[in-house]
Amino acid sequence: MPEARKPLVVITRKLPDAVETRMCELFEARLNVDDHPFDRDELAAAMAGADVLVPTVTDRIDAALIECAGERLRLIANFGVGVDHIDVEAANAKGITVTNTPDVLTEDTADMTMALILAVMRRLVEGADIIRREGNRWPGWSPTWMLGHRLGGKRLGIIGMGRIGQALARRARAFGMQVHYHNRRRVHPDIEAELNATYWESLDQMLSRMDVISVNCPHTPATYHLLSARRLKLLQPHAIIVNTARGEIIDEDALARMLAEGRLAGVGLDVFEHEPAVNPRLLECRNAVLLPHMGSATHEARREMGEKVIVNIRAFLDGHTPPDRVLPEML
Ligand code: 8YV
Repeated sequence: MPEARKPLVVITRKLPDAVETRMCELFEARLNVDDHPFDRDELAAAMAGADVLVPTVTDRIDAALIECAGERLRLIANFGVGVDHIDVEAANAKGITVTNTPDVLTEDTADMTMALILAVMRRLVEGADIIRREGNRWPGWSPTWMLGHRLGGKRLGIIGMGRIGQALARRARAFGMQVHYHNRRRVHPDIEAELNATYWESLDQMLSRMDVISVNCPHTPATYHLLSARRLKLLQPHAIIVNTARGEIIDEDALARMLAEGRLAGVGLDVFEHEPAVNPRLLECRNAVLLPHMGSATHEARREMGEKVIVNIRAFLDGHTPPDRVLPEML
């Protein structure tokens, strides 16, 4: 009997070697060996011919593109937890299932968020830059030079108390910070108790009382510019903001303006509103620590994300509901 045709799985970016090797064993895997970001035509061509598409955050899969999907395309198995770059409703309407990779990047993203809080409050990048620039010409220690702020006792307001928000809260507690949060729904009392977290129904009120704000909610139509120019003005001038979620959640122009005018003490951003473009005004701000979307960039997370993608594809092809299916009502 002839062997059944293996499903064609198109992977839009270079994935860790072990993941690609396994995908090649299991599927007719079409890899992106030079890791170039797909343009719209390449994406449309991939969607026209594939059984399964494995995109990443750099692929914008909107309703118009989903219209171009071929008859064979039944699954979009996203490599990443955020699916704001995919029109899930349009995909589902065309009979295409969408999956993502939750859990495996939670701890690493929370680590990076904590690192950004430390970097901004203790001026890590500024200090490291001085040594790199001045080298042995650095004049040495001084009691009033390069002072930052203590984390202990500061109020941290987490916007979005999901997996990553909770993992951040655990870390912040270990640093002696007070944990506050705003979320669509109040979390279970046991979790609140474990994290000693204070719930704010009103985001406006929480913003006006915090020392540090961390954005940890998904980007959806409801959270676009959640931190609008009006809301940013509610922050105290000594406050800092960190964002490891999505740039679109903050009005980046308003943020850059407030930083430049000294109405905000600092920001730590791992994501940008018009990624990969970085707002030039942010580049001019001494008190902005800017990272190139590195939140989940560990060997471990990227391997486990790949594992999740494979498990989702296998379950789906075997006729089961994939474990990480995303439905529009979840967003
Ligand atoms: C990923 C992320 O690296 O998973 C996400 O949503 O933001 C990142 O940590 C990226 O999205 C991979 O597609």
